Amino acid sequence: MSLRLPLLVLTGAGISAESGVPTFRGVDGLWRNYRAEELATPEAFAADPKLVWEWYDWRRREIAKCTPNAAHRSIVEIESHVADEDPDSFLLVTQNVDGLHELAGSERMERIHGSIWEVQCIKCGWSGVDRSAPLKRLPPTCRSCKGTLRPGVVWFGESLNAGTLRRSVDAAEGAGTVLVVGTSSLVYPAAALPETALRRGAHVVEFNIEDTPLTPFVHESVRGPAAEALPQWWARQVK
Ligand code: BV8
Ligand code: ZN
Repeated sequence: MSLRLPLLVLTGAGISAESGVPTFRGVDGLWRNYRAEELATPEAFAADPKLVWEWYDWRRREIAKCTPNAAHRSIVEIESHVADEDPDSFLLVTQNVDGLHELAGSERMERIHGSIWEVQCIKCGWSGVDRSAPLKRLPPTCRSCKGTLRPGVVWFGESLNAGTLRRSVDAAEGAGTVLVVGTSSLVYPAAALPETALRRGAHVVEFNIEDTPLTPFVHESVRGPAAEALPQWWARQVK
């Protein structure tokens, strides 16, 4: 295999598009004419927790119907192929909160924007997984203290989990190769990861259906839907 290790894979909403999950900024990304940036914020939740939960409940119901596609499965295959050589030379960092990578079997991964299936109590701090779709009541309340629950995701203006970010930045700084799959490369600090890797001399391959701000800087730009482009690219690596 010609791939320079360690390998870092960064994914965004585009990798789940062919599974039917609405992307953030694509034409299907709107909900009741709200943009994600207007609803995925602590301010929006404080102002109207029910509205924000109606949006998340809609997304959870949409995502619950979706299954991983060939691109998710390709990343699982790449992980086992690379990890066979050296278990510490693979990391998947996903911006997605849909849980499709875990469903496909990915293990060595960081979910830097959290999970739509996790909930946290804003009063007592309890957190856990709730896969009910639809949710029984909006907003959902904490079983132990009756406080309001929030989605277990990172909102705009919120800091990412320090450990998750540290491990992701370490992987970017040490990467030999980075695969950037289905992201508009607009949201920071996630979008800074390929930039960091490029500065350190990593070989960066972007998989997207259109150009992004990262495109001019990558070594390989593979145009096409990820569920076709990624398995085809990987087949060429292991030939
Ligand atoms: C933070 C979870 C410190 C919630 C999300 C100005 C400059 C720089 C930064 C900022 C700035 N102003 C504000 C900021 C900071 C802000 C930011 O980056 N804003 C952007 C919009 C400018 N970042 C933050 O706030 C972050 N925190 O910085 O903390 C801090 C602390 C206090 C105060 C200030 C700063 C937190 C960011 C996390 C936000 N949460 N999601 C939820 O999901 O509900 S981000 C959200 O966008 C999703 O996670 C999503 O993954 C992410 C990125 O979007 P993409 O995944 O790329 O999806 P998108 O729809 O955009 O694009 C899809 C791509 O796929 C497209 O390129 C498309 O062409 C392609 N595609 C489509 N179909 C296919 C395909 N590709 C292949 N195949 C296909 N079939
Ligand atoms: Zn509670």
